[in-house]
Amino acid sequence: MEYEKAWLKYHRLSNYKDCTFFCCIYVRESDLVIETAIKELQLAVKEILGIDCDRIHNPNGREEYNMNSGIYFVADQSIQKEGYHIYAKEQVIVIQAGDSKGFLYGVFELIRYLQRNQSVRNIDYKMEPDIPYRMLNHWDNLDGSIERGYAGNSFFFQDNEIMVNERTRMYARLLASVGINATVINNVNVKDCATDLISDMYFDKLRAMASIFKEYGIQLFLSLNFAAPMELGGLHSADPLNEEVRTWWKEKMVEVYQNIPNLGGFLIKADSEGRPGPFTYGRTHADGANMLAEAVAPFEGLIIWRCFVYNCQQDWRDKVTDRARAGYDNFKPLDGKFLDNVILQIKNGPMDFQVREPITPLFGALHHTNQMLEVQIAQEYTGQQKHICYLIPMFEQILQFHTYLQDQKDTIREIISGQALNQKNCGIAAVANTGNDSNWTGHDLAAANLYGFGRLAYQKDCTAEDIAREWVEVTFGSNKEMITTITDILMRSWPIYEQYTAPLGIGWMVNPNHHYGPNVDGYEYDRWGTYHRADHLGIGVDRSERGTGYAITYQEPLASTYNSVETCPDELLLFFHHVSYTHILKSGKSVIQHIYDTHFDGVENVENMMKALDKIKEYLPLAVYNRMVPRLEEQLRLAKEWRDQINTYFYRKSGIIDTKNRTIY
Ligand code: GCW
Repeated sequence: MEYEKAWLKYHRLSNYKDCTFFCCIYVRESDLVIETAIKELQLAVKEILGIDCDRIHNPNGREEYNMNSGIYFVADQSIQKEGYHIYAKEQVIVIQAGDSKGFLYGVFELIRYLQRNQSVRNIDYKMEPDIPYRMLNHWDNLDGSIERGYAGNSFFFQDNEIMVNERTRMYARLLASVGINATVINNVNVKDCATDLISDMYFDKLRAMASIFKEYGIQLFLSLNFAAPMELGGLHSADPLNEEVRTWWKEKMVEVYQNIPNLGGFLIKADSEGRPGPFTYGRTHADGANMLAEAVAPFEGLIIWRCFVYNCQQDWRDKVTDRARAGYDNFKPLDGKFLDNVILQIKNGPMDFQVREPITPLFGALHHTNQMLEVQIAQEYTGQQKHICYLIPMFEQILQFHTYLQDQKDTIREIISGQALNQKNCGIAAVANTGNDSNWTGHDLAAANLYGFGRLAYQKDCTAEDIAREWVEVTFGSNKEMITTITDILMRSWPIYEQYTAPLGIGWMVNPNHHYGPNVDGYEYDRWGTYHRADHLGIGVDRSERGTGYAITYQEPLASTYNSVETCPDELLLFFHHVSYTHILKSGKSVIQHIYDTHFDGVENVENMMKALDKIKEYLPLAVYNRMVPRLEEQLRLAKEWRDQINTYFYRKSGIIDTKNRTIY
């Protein structure tokens, strides 16, 4: 399959003012990653400025510039790991970094200046990333399919073989350019051949892949099958307290790390949606995770253990069991019981990547456990990369959210960066939206989510809007109208998607299994714990203390805020409360009128978005625009379908007419 270079496709600048800086690179120390940084800078300077940027050995190092123009790499231990300080001084640009990855990230920052035709003459920019692990989780299967993949098939696997080729390198370049430093290449649902990834069938290829990643400062991780001792080792049990099982894992990890020395560790989905886990043996998730953690500890490996554990065999008649509570109920009692090389990976919401969910209360509940946030840039519930839905504003809100875990340093960002609880094994992971489509992400605008995820994770001080604009510029160039239009579309896209889909935080209402398109009762009488409980009088799930009690699992004042209909924010009202259709929202509208209005508005907004894009199409590459058109048409078609099904459903249930008398069926 052909592939493009996404935001790393460089465009030649004919009028760049500060070319003289880019004549050469002075380097003293070197290693694998620094060599990558040099090569990347040389490539960009050649392609953007047409200059051969020589590499010159600089024996003097720090502060010893001989004032020849050029870019100086200077090691500086006062700068934190993976950080850099770039500044200009007369004819010189200095990149100071605390380690070799810092140089690589500094170089990509400098390249962005070139890509955006910005002067570097007065550059003085320091960045030290706060979140230690910035990771992608691919749900790629070994047969080449991708679970929830919307951009073609896997570029890692095909017919149960691993592919290591030039695309692997391009992938690593894209990740490194936005500061992503770890990746899990296989699906968390580890079945069939994927169980064998930790056997000699696959070691050579994995080693080759890990060493390409290493050049770009990226650690390879794998998803693991908890039942591997049985399925691979032929044991009769996978009980984490069984000595034979423990020994099997220890020996297995010796073998794995001998063969793939750079491996970062493992991601595990256990006791979740049919996957095996410690519950089978009456053991806890701490027992399971710690067994694996002990086995990888000699190699400084990490065990990333997912908290997506809930009862997926619920009876819809049962109004006591609440899936939203499951993460909290399962993991809060285990706080402090995990070894230090275990990280709990927690989805942002208590349910599953809906367009709007509250932040899971688990983040505010753990005081002695390493934590990692899991978000999803694969647009499973947000338009499947046919609809435009720029998710970085959502992630920005999540990261800024105050959990009230403690008086200070209580935001999600402070927790997962390790600052809140003084931890070092923490991070953020995104379920990846890539595939082997030539543009990597299916919808060209979905690349903004991949780019944006990395940038937001690396750079604590930039906003979703800055990132959107930056992505547009580095991808599509410098036309002002085009930049403003696309940035604006991206920024409005998540609220618009929310308008025409499930209202007021209730979520779901999608077709079962594939999760695309409206189906109000699609999950209403199912076993997945995802109900809206609508009848002729009202809608919503009572999660207050009178209902499932979920609302009061939060720290105060969140618990009180969510617990009461009066104080619960509109956007989450139906998640927390069952209210009548005539209930008046804080906006002053009734619930039913809000539903009608937002659904009509949502479709109109999609139409306006299409018109706006049409106006600037001449500034986009033809291939890009041609790929976009059928997707835009599909977005509009489906937005109308959502509007009409949702409005009709609630009109029929409630019998309440639209005050504006628009067409409802
Ligand atoms: O809700 C589900 C998705 C599954 C996914 C699961 C998970 C990988 O629909 O496809 O499985 O979430 O996060 O484990």
